[in-house]
Amino acid sequence: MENLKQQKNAGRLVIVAYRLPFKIVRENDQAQLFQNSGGLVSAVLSLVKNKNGPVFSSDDKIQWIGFSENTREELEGQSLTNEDFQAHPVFIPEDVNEKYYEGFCNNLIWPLCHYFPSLARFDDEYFEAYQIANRLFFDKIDEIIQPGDVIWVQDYQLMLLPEMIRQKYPDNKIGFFFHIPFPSFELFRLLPVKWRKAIVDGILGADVVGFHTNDYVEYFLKAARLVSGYGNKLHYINMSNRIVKVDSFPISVDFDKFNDAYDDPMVADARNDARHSLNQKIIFSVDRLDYSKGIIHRLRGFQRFLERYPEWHEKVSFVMVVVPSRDTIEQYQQMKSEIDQTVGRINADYGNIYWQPIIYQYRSMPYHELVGMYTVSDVALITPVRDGMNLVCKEYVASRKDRKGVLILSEMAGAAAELGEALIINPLDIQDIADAIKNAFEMPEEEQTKRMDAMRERIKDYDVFAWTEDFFTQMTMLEQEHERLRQV
Ligand code: ADQ
Repeated sequence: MENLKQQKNAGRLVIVAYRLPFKIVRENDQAQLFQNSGGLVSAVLSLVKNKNGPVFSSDDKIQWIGFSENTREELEGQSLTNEDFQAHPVFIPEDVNEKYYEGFCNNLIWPLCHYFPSLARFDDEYFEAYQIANRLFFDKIDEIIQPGDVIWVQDYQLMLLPEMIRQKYPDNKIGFFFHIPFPSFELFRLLPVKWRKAIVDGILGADVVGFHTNDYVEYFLKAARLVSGYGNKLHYINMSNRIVKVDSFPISVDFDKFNDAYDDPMVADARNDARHSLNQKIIFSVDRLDYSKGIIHRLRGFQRFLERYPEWHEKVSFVMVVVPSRDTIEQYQQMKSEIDQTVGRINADYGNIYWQPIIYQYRSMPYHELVGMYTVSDVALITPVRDGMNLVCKEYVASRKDRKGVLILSEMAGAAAELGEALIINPLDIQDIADAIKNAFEMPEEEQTKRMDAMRERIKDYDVFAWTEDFFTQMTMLEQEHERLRQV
């Protein structure tokens, strides 16, 4: 491993993701990049600035290709660089982006992969736009690529891209990571044959293909076999002139950052404020507005808890935070009003002038408030009906330096495969949710700590930096495997 780490790469690290992780702000005709603090940015950065020696070593900045909301004219002639990154904006015409991003990605692939086939919209123009947009990302790569560059493509918006790169640049190393669930074949086969094949072949242009869980890996391998006839030996697909490795890499969080935040004065203030103003058992949930997150069933589960266990009335507050997302789409607007109505009804039915069972916020939360809520909550209630991984539950566990609190987690989240010490529930079974809340409130502190310790240990061992390192180590090892096969 040490040898791998010390090798100097001939080329640069090129990340391709739908969105650039930078806000571009213009001052005095000069564009400046402001980095988002998102997990992927720090994870990627850790590859070149790892305290134990970089996994990826190059004299150049990390190149990041992604869609920019700025226009070409606004960014013309700007260098778009900061200390660590060089940004390369991709410009997608509005009408194409609508059919590509809103259409193919969010109206078809997202619902299909989250097991909502009835919400999936099939439209030939969506697929055309998807091909055009992937080609625009390729054109940008074509402009900047150098021999030896290692390219890491992210997610379901760019599934055709690895093959496009492979065809013109067969010698560059390419990785692909899929952040949402890869569905079982019965779902995947709902796509028209031509689209299925383009997707499977597109992804298989990569050297290493990563998913969050072993189940998603199995489903993809089956799709590769049934759609394109590629057999596999364990995690390897032999493509006649090269090998593709398909494996699971469960994404994680920056454990130390969340753990250390416990003692941050701003976090401690937020925690104390919440404790004093609520002064009773606290249940917390936070997610983007999305039908995959199971928000309505969660509310019904809480309602069932109040109905079946009246001894808890006036002794519990459920703080539910929902982040606005995709709220220009009608489905999402409808879901928002259903949530508003359900919250209103439960508060009206069970609350009184001294007690409001649900405190509902529709907004984004600053980091210190978020961790303040994580660290004050007796229970984190995380009930997606389907989720690639779910980072909120890992953040909750990592934040609990006090080793207390109970995680209630849906078995449909990728994270459930790793966090078996949580109270695992079926998110559609509202009685299961109600009982889990009761069991969580009654759980002795000793048991809470035992469960927390086990989960914390696992997340600490495989944090977001281990995740990127694992992915890149597999890429390097695959190259050695190629070498071995060439010599046989
Ligand atoms: P998401 O669907 O966005 O990600 P998730 O993994 O839970 O879901 O990440 C959400 C992130 O947003 C967390 O870091 C959380 O702290 C933050 N967040 C949520 N609500 C917030 C609020 N109100 N204010 C501020 N921050 C908030 C997709 C997939 C997931 C997969 C990730 C990563 O759908 O399954 O885990 O990518 O691969």
